[in-house]
Amino acid sequence: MNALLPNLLAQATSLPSIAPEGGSAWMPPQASGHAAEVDAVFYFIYWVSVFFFVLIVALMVYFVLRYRRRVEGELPRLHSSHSLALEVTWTIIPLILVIVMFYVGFRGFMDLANPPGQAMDIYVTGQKWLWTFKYPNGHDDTELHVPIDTPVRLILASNDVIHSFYIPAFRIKKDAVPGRYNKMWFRPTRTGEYLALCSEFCGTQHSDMRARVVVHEPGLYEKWLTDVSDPFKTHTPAEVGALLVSRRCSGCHTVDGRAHVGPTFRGIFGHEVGIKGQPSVIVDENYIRESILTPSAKIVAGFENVMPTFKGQLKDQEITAIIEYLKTLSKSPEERSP
Ligand code: HEC
Ligand SMILES: [Cu+2]
Repeated sequence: MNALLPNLLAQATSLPSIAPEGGSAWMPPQASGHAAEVDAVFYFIYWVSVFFFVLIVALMVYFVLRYRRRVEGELPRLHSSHSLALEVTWTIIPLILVIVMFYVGFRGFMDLANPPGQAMDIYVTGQKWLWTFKYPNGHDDTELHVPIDTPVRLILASNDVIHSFYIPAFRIKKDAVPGRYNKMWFRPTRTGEYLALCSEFCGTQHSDMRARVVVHEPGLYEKWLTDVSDPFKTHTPAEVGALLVSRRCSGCHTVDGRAHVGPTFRGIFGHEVGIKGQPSVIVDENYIRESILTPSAKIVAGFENVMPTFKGQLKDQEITAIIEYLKTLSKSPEERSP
């Protein structure tokens, strides 16, 4: 019965339930380095409160019955005015209890407030009604993915109103405030899927402002990040090729028709090119591939053999993308794909 409601919720939303396996009715499982201590402080204060609540209410009821007026017009009897032993006891014991609460609470607060020096930074931006995560390689995503046992520092910002980023399973929460950065950190200790929430009422869809949090086994986080930040998923090969050429080749090659350290890429595809000491060739896919992987095999007439090999630096898919891009440079403007 306990698990029924969270399960139904999880199915309905396809997000992990708030109390997945391993948690209690109150608390999701402990999935970060902070969780055990936060829970210990919470339960300490909770049980002290329960104890005093029961004690005080029970004594109150007892005194109400014991000292009630039994006959009409009865006058109160005289009591002793005070008891030193009793007063010292009920001062010292609560004093010790609140000092302990302060100590454990402050220690936990200092731990939460001070990320370790070697943490991975992920930028978190709140906006109505979505969380966006920016990863160290520049990739943006709507899910928070982290490797297990690695300290992660979240740098929180907001694009509009105040939000609050909350991961119950990690026992961490902090406001995302427009115009400033707030920081929080955690070290995930359990793989699996968890839920991040907004815990600051921020408008009508506030309760939809949730994000999936995934803690990966060692090594799988890096795999996830490379897969998901793969530009081929969001761009055509020619677009990726244009990006690669501007990053890796534009130091020596232009695309505007002017020769530089190397020949220009404008209009070479499908055209004849003179080779030093060899018959001339028509520039096709295989020739470009060979020029990238083994540049010294055929030296373009009039140029030096200075191009470095890109063997091991460009993947096959990337070489294909560059070829696709070079093809577009040979077409007339009308023929070029938009
Ligand atoms: C350090 C300078 C340099 C860099 C960087 C460089 N190249 Fe070259 N490239 C040359 C030179 C010089 C030549 C002409 C001599 C030769 O063929 O090796 C050339 C020739 C070529 C040719 C043959 C061109 C023709 O007109 O037949 C291709 C294709 C080519 N490069 C592709 C690339 C690509 C793709 C990149 C980037 C991934 C790149 N190059 C990076 C210097 C460079
Ligand atoms: Cu919000």
